[in-house]
Amino acid sequence: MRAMKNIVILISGRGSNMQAIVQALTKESWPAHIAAVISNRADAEGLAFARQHGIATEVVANKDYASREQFDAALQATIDRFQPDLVVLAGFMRILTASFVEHYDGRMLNIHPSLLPNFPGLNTHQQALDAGVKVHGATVHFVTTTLDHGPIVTQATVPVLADDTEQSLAARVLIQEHVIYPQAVRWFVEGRLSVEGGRVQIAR
Ligand code: NHR
Ligand code: GAR
Repeated sequence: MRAMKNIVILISGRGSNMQAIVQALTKESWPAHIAAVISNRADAEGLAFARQHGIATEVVANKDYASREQFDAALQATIDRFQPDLVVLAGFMRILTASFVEHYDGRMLNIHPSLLPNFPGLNTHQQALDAGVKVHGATVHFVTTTLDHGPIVTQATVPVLADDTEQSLAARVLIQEHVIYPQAVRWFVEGRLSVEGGRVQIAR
């Protein structure tokens, strides 16, 4: 087994979670290498940060493909050129087909901006406001074929305040995302994560 683990990060936009992971890896000298940052949108702002940091970037634009199956096949071929040990979804906004997800079984993580199993899918902060919950947060989970239902690695909570808007709540959650996602990726890189009976164990 290689000591250095190869990580491929998938983004669709701003890429602040990707940046948090790159910065933590660099600062803490993890035994890992960001092999590539891949976006499904050519205009994703996060691509500029990756390029500035000398990270290989690729664009596989979903709009260029006639079906989800064809897009996922092209995306998988591009990812696999970088021989990833881990695929990290960081604000990646396309639902992935079962065959794609199964190919990366046990080696693909996502961060979802809610306390799963509450509020899967899109518009999670508005869902939380509409439900009137008093705590909200973010979840890092292994990706499985059921959307936003994979084994949970870690979660962080934030309070919901009386005057919150979707934007203010999202910003409070994002600060916590930038703490827990690098932590979870580090645990994976260190070989400390295992899934038993649908639950994640974190070895000490
Ligand atoms: N794919 C599988 N199979 N399982 C998961 O758990 C996944 C996944 C793909 C993405 C991220 C997820 C999130 O954290 C994620 C988890 C996009 C959508 C969505 O509805 C839903 C959930 C997530 C990401 N996307 C629309 C679609 O039709 C497109 C929306 C857009 O382009 O803005 O794919 O929330
Ligand atoms: C983050 O809040 C992430 O949790 C969320 O989008 C934002 C991406 O920000 N992900 C999803 O909603 C996935 N459907 P970033 O691009 O700055 O990391």
